[in-house]
Amino acid sequence: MGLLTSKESKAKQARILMLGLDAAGKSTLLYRLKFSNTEFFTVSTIGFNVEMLEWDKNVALTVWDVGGQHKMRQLWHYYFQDTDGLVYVVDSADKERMEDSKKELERTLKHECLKGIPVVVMANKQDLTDALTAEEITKRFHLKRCCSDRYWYVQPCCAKTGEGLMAAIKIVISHVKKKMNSKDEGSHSDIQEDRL
Ligand SMILES: Nc1nc2c(ncn2[C@@H]2O[C@H](COP(=O)(O)OP(=O)(O)O)[C@@H](O)[C@H]2O)c(=O)[nH]1
Ligand SMILES: [Mg+2]
Repeated sequence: MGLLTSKESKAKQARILMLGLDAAGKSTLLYRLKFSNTEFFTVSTIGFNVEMLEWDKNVALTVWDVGGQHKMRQLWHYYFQDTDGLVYVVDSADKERMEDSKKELERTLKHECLKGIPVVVMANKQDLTDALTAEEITKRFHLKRCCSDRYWYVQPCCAKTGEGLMAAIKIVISHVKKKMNSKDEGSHSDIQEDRL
C-alpha cells in the first residue's frame, strides 16, 4: 500500500527528565500536572525512585530524586539517554540544602547524555514566606556560568497550587522542539502544538 510520509515515519516522543533533591516537590508537581490535565496524562511508578508521566504519545516526563541514593546513579544512564530537556526542581525555602541542590545540578549538567539540552529550573514552594526568589536562586546556583552552553530559564512556581507549572513545561517543550528541529533539519516536529 502507500508509503509512509516523513512525518508519519519520524514521529518521536520528547523525553523530559525531571530531577531534584528528595522533598523538592517533584511528585506533587507531577500529580498536579496530571490532575489538572486528566484527559492527557497517565502516571506510573517504574521503581522506588522513578516515576513516569506520559503526555499523549508526544511527550514523556521521567522523574528522579537525585539526592541520597548514590548507588542508584549506576542506573541513571538508562534514563538519561535520549533526554531532550531537563526540569530541575528546587525547594526554594530549603536554604540548608540549597548548596547540595546546586552541586547535584552541576553534576547532572556535566553528564555526557545531557550535554547542551535545555534546562528549566523550577523555583518551587513560592507560597512559603521564606522562599528564595527566582533571581536569588539564579545567583546562588551560578546559572549564568554553569548553563552557558545551553538554553536555561528559572520559573517561580508552587506545585501545591499548580502556579507556574504549565508555563515551565511549555517553555521546556518549545525549546526541546527547537533543538529537535535543528538536529533533524528538513523534517517535521511531531510534538503536537495543541497540547501546549
Ligand atoms: N508549601 C509547599 N509545599 C510543597 C510544595 N510542593 C511540594 N510541597 C510539599 O513538599 C513535600 C515533598 O513533596 P514531594 O512532592 O513528595 O517531593 P519529591 O520528593 O521531590 O517528590 C510534601 O510535603 C509536599 O506537600 C509547594 O509548592 N509548597
Ligand atoms: Mg517523589
